[in-house]
Amino acid sequence: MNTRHVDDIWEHLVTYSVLVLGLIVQTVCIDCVCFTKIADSLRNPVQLLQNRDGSESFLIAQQNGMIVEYKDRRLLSTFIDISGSLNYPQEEHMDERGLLSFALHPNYESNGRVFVYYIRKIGDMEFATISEISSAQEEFAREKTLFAIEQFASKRNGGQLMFGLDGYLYISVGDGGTEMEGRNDLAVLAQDLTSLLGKILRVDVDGISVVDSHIRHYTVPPDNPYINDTDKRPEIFASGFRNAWRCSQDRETGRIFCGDTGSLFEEEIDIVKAGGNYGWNFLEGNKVMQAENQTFDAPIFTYPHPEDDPYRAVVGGYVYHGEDFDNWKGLYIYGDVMTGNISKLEDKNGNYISSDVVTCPEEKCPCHAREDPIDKNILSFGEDNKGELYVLMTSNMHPDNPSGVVFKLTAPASHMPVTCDGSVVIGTVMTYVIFLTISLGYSF
Ligand SMILES: [Ca+2]
Repeated sequence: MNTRHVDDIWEHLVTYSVLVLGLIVQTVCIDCVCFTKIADSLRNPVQLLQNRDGSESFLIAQQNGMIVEYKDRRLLSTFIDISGSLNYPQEEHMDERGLLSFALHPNYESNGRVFVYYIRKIGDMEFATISEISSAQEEFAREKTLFAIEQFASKRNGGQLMFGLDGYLYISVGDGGTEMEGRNDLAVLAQDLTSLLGKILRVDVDGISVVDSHIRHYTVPPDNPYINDTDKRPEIFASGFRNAWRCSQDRETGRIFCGDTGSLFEEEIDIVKAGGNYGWNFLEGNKVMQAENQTFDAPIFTYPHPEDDPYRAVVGGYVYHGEDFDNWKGLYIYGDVMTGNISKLEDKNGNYISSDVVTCPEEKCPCHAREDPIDKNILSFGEDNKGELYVLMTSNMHPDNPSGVVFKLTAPASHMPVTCDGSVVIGTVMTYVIFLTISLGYSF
């Protein structure tokens, strides 16, 4: 073998190594997210659903009771207005009452049935109210209430409405009280199977039943876990939640994920099963709050509150099954209200590992996806009909402040640099020039 041949092999080896390294660096760098604005000027957007009427418009619920319809980044109309029926004192910052969730019936396209979850004041009492209405505004007068669950404070009022893949309506209900305001006695109701507080309920809204001479606008599914226990509420699907603010169902595996907000110590994410008891208020995450000779269903993941910055609140998201992000398939995307961080949770043989989703540098983002979400609070996530994800944020959590925004989580561009309006991002181009120079230099 002559020296020239060895040099050739060496040069090619270096060239390919540099190219492979470049590809690896590029792949690692594009594990980030860009933000495309879908809607703005919203007042605490708490939930997003995509319409299934063929229009593909977005329905966005705001805490003030208005559900608005957006398409192509433009406000089309008011979908539903229940602002006159719900209760929150407008002068308070971060009040957790108001309109909190809505759901479209699985056959919404043909029957127009809509369900809402809101806090209503009747006399001197307040109730988490779960009602069926019609999407026609004038039909709200014909509200059919499924539940009115007494609340004790303006915190931990829940809650989420969600139709499962089984066609039943799932309802997450907060524990309704607050130990921070001296009502620790009420928090124990999450463990009380005669109370609907601190639970996830599951009902069939396609039938009616009569209990104690009152018509109920639902029936209890025959496989609910406590249906044969006369001393427990048969609507209960799972118990022991503090405030499972956001839950979702993995559209492929059927697993139900909930983020349950902690008090002072830990945030947790649960996979919720029929008959499960998730521990509150004996446990907060994995931390034992009160000794109890009982085993509880452990969260799949917890994260602590930092000692010097104790305010955290998990926001449950979705298991990703869209097409935009190749590297997110099957990962659970979630966030935190207070930090505004988005994270992804990966199941590694039953061990759940979380990592932060970083914001892409601007030059890696498509031109329409260069919004800056920094310094915003996450209120909720949304999933469209194709499985792509959205984040609902605000920079001011007062329920009447119009600083709410919805962003589509958008993958970085596969080609780089991205050129917008004829301008080229100089830094990125220089990186490529240097990269090519080195590669070609080794080749020739
Ligand atoms: Ca728990």
